[in-house]
Amino acid sequence: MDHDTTTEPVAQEAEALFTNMDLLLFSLIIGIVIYWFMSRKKPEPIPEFKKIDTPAPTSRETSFIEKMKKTGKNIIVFYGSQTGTAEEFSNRLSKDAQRYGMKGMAADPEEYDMGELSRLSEINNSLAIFCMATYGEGDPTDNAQDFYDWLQENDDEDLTGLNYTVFSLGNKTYEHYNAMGKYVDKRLEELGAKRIFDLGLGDDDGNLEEDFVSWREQFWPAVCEHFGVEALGDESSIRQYELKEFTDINMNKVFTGEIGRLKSFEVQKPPFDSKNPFMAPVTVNRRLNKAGDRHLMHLELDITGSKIRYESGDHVAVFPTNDSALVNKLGQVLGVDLDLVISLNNLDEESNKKHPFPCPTTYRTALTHYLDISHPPRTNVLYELAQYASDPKDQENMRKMASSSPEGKALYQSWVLESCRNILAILEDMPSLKPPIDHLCELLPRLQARYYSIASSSKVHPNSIHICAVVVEYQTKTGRVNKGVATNWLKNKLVTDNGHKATVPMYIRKSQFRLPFKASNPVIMIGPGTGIAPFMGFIQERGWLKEQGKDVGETVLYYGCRHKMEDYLYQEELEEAEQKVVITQLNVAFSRDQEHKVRLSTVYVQHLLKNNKENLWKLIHLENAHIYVCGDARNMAKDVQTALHEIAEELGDMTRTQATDYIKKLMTKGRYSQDVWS
Ligand SMILES: Cc1cc2nc3c(=O)[nH]c(=O)nc-3n(C[C@H](O)[C@H](O)[C@H](O)COP(=O)(O)OP(=O)(O)OC[C@H]3O[C@@H](n4cnc5c(N)ncnc54)[C@H](O)[C@@H]3O)c2cc1C
Ligand SMILES: NC(=O)c1ccc[n+]([C@@H]2O[C@H](COP(=O)([O-])OP(=O)(O)OC[C@H]3O[C@@H](n4cnc5c(N)ncnc54)[C@H](OP(=O)(O)O)[C@@H]3O)[C@@H](O)[C@H]2O)c1
Ligand SMILES: Cc1cc2nc3c(=O)[nH]c(=O)nc-3n(C[C@H](O)[C@H](O)[C@H](O)COP(=O)(O)O)c2cc1C
Ligand SMILES: *[C@@H]1O[C@H](CO)[C@@H](O)[C@H](O)[C@H]1NC(C)=O
Ligand SMILES: *[C@@H]1O[C@H](CO)[C@@H](O)[C@H](O)[C@H]1NC(C)=O
Ligand SMILES: *[C@@H]1O[C@H](CO)[C@@H](O)[C@H](O)[C@H]1NC(C)=O
Ligand SMILES: CC(=O)N[C@H]1CO[C@H](CO)[C@@H](O)[C@@H]1O
Repeated sequence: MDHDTTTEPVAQEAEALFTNMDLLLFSLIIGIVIYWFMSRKKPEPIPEFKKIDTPAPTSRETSFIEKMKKTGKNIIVFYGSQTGTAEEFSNRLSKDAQRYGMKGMAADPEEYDMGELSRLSEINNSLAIFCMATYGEGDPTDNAQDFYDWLQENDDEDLTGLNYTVFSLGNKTYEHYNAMGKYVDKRLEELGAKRIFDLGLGDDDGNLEEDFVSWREQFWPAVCEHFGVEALGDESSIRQYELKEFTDINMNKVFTGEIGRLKSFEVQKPPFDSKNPFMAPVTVNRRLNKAGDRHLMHLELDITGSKIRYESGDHVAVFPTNDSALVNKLGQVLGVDLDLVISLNNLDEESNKKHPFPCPTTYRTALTHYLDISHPPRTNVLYELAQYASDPKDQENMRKMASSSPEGKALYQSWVLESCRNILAILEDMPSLKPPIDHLCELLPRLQARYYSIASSSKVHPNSIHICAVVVEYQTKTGRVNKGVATNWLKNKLVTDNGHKATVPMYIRKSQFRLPFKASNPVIMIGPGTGIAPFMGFIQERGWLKEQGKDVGETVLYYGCRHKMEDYLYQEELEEAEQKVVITQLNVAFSRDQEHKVRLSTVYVQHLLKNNKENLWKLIHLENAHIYVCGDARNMAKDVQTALHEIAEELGDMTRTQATDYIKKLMTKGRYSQDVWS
């Protein structure tokens, strides 16, 4: 039973571990190493696209000690980052160091030999700062995985003489809140290092930026005291990049949206990863819901010839493109020629990160492909932009929103966050604010890939990846209509666009959301709304196993939607699977079909769970069932967990604590897995 979660032994096939270079491009997820599965029976022709140039040979130094000595740095800021926040904080901390007459560098632990930490004391007044984000079930980010393993494995490492501090990034809504930061903080001390400032805990569910800024405000004075130095007192913003404009440049050398390296017109080459996404043709794009004003969609991406392999439960990452209307409006508001070719070059020539995004490129490409222009900007962006507001009132408000005063925080909360103002809305609503576009481009975060739970089984569909998603579109308090970047872009990916196949840049991220190793184990799948996605893959796979003559255990689905006649996703497929006894129990909760909005006891999946508690408890307690929950993290996943606690309490005759422990144990044994997002 303890081996039940073991995935099939495919690891040998993994050819290359993906390495993270300067720009982290992913979004989110359960921190899992990405493997590239290279083996396929027959090499098939690869779709014609652009070939990837071999990257310019960069002589990367893996010794951070040598690099720090050579460049006179005394502070190193390591980041464990998946979607760029921890990386951004690291850059800001290393930039801060200048204000105190010190020199800092941000560093990706994956690029350096972390075994050198014990040698940092060779550098006078040296300090290691760690900005670590947590994922999944308290896991490190991909780029911190090796460092994490190293910390765990080296009990004899002596880090005496190493001075350090940790700022941790997490989200309270997750079970293992800030687990990675807490671990690094504790472990370094165990190994003899000296904590010179308390662990900072950032909560993305509250205001992460604020947590970071308050921590930093107390951190620097402590460092100054520690090293006996004083602030140079210059609070003005320091640019990290300088602008270079090109008037006469070979356009073949200009990035036009490529993610990692510049492409020329040839064939795409595997392995495909976040630096080299595969351009997958869209073969199906259909609306799933029969009625209603939302658009729920089913997409199929063709991966024929890509050598991409996936397992049920994995995620597909797609790189979206920003709305061209939004980009054009930004150009208008800022009064610039978006087609100017530019490069933003790091003023710190020693930095591994030469540009904030692939350069040279045009402003149009940067705003369309590389920068996040749709989410509300962080307070540090407002702070830096404030200097460009000619109306003192605007300037004051922007500084206020970036400050830690209660009114400032409240203003940011209501004017930016609750009003869902993106950068365009801010520029429109503060007409005196006219920042130079290059500074804006330096400050905006990178546009992130979006993840989707794969809604197919590779056993049934080895050459195609299915996505089930809901198009995000909502009206803000200011009356604007905000559109989700990726979902609106996907919605418009027509199967044939002027005779061409529309393509989607994508790659696969492995997950730990896996069917039990033994097919005979029962599975209980709970996934309302788009949470059905991975279960379509699971159901296909169980059906396939059954066809192979395997002894397949009970397959129970709890699904929920608003109206039976509107958004019962995959109704035909699910009912067919039920007829074929691939699904042994199909339980569906319709939340809005009751008259007069009378909420009956069966509106949500958790109510159905409670109704079937005897059967569930038997499957879980006596038959080693595996439980899977997918979909909304904010409410649903928690409510489902509470319902399961209550069932364990009642039918297992347990106290609240015992029930909690029981469910926790299921999780650590891999018998209770969640694939949730918000
Ligand atoms: C591991 C994982 C698996 C996922 N699997 C799936 C899946 O299978 N199917 C699926 O559909 N999605 C899935 N998602 C979510 C998906 O990655 C995207 O976040 C989602 O599609 C929205 O992307 P977007 O670019 O269209 O929206 P964005 O441009 O990123 O906008 C979304 C943001 O808009 C804001 N917002 C949205 N609605 C409102 C509202 N009503 N009021 C105010 N603000 C609002 C929120 O801040 C939200 O974060 C998954 C996410 C993760 C992390
Ligand atoms: N932040 C949030 O509060 C929140 C909530 C739901 C979904 N989401 C996100 O919004 C997106 C759209 O979701 P979707 O279209 O997949 O789902 P959806 O269609 O909005 O919801 C699917 C079903 O789940 C029900 N539901 C709502 N709250 C629930 C809860 N606490 N426990 C169990 N079931 C609940 C819904 O009921 P009713 O809608 O009739 O109540 C509906 O019947 C997803 O990205 C999801 O993660 C966010
Ligand atoms: C899919 C997902 C899983 C997460 N898991 C956890 C978790 O287990 N514990 C936690 O404290 N935070 C968790 N977080 C929150 C992130 O750690 C937090 O948002 C952080 O700021 C991300 O930093 P990054 O942008 O540098 O990757 C999770 C976030 C996502 C999107
Ligand atoms: C470090 O400090 C010591 C004592 O103050 C000094 O002798 C030494 O030269 C310094 N080393 C460097 C590399 O600056
Ligand atoms: C670390 O801090 C201690 C004081 O707490 C100081 O004596 C020591 O020199 C510092 N080490 C380095 C390498 O700066
Ligand atoms: C985490 O933080 C974000 C804020 O960035 C919030 O929107 C989200 O609901 C939180 N919870 C999860 C589970 O991501
Ligand atoms: C969703 C959307 O409008 N995407 C557009 C983003 O910009 C590119 C290039 O300008 C367009 O090709 C996309 O259609």
